[in-house]
Amino acid sequence: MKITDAKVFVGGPGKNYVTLKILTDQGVYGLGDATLNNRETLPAAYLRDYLIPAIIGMDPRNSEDIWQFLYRGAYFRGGPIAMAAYGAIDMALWDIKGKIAGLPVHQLLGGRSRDGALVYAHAAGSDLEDLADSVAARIEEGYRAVRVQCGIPGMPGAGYAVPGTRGARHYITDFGGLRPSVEYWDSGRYLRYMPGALCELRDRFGPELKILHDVHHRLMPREAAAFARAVEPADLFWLEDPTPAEDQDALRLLRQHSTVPVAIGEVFQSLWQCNRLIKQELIDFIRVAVTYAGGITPVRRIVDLAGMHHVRTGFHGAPSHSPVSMAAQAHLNAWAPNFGIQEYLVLGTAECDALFPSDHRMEGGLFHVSDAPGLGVDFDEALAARYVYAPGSHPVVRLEDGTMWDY
Ligand code: GCO
Ligand code: MG
Repeated sequence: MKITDAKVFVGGPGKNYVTLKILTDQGVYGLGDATLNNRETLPAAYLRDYLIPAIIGMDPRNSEDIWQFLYRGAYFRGGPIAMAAYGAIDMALWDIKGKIAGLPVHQLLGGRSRDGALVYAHAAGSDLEDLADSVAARIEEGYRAVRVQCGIPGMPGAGYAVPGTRGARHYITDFGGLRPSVEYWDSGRYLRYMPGALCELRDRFGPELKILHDVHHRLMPREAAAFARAVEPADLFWLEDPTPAEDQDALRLLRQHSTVPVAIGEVFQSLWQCNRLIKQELIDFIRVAVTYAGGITPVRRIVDLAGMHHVRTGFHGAPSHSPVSMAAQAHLNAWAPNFGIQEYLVLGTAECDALFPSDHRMEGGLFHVSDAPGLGVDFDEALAARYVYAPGSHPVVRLEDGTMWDY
C-alpha cells in the first residue's frame, strides 16, 4: 500500500481550519487537522512544501515509522508549526489504518473504557451576573462542567476571554486583520476580585457543577500560589495555566500552598515538555492537543506516562480545533484509562457539521464517540471550496502603564 498524494485545505465557517487529506493507491483516504490558531498558513506550507513530497510512496500503514521519520529525521525539529504538521499526517494515517481494519481508532488503541467522555464548555461574562447567566445557559444545554471567565471591576473586558458588555459573545480571534487589539491587565485587581467571584458561583450553582477556571499564564509564582489557596473554597475541578508555561519550577510553590487541581499543557508540543511536570507530579491534568503535540502516536505516550503519575487527561479543545482533531481526541478519550475531561467547543454549528459530517455526538454533557471505521469524520471538499483563509489575530495584553504581558 502506498501514499499517492495529499492535499491541504485552509478555511472553514468562521475559522481557518487546516485540513489534510492523504490519498492512497487503494482508494482509502485519511484526514488530519493541522490548525494552529492565527498562524494557519504556516503548517499548511510546511505540509505542502516539505512533508507531503517526502512521504509520497511510503506505506501509510507504518504510522510509527513515518512519525519517527518526520520527527527524528528533521535536524531542526519540533515547535508548534512542525508538530501541527506532523500531527495532521499522523491523524490521517490512523484514520487510514482504522478504515482498512474496519475498526474505529479507539479499538486500535485498546477499546472503550467508558460510555461517554465528560466535556466542558465555556461560560463568560462582562461581570458576575452576566457570567452566572452564561453558566445557567450551559447547564440548560446539558453541560455538567463549565469553564468560567469573568470581567474584573475597574477593567471591563480585560479578564481573559470575557466580553466587554453584558450578553455579548467574546471571540478570541479578531478577523479584522493581523494587527492585534490591546487588552489591559492588572494582577492586583484580579487577585482581589476573582476568588470571591468563584466562591459566589459555587454557592449559586451548588456542589455538583464542575467549575474550571483559566488564568491564561498571567500570574507570577507567588501570586499563583496565593490565588490557588484563596480559591480552595470554590472547589474547582481545575485551575488552568496559573503561571507562564516556560517556567515549570513555578508550580512547586503553588503545590506547597494549595491542593487545587492544576491543568497545564495546551501550549506544549512534545512529550519532553510534559515529562518533568508529570514525573514530578506537579500537575493533575495534562492539556496537550493532538495537533500541535504531534498526533495520536506521541500523545498516546504522554497519556501512558501521565497514568503512572496520577495525572489525568484534559485535552485542549478550543474552537480553533477542527472536528478532525476533536475526533482523534475523542478516540483517545474513549480509551484512556486516565481520562479526565475534554474541552469541547467545536461541533454543533450546521455549517461545521456539513463540512465535516460525522456521527460523533454530544449528549448530556458527554461526548459519544462514533463506531465508524477510522476517525469517523469525513470532509466535504466541494463545500470547502466556499471558504477562504481570513487573516486574524488574538489580542495582546499590556499593563496599564503599557508594559507587555502574557496573553
Ligand atoms: C483554552 C485556551 C484557548 C487559547 C487559544 C489561543 O483553554 O481554551 O486557553 O482559548 O486562548 O487557543 O489561540
Ligand atoms: Mg487555556
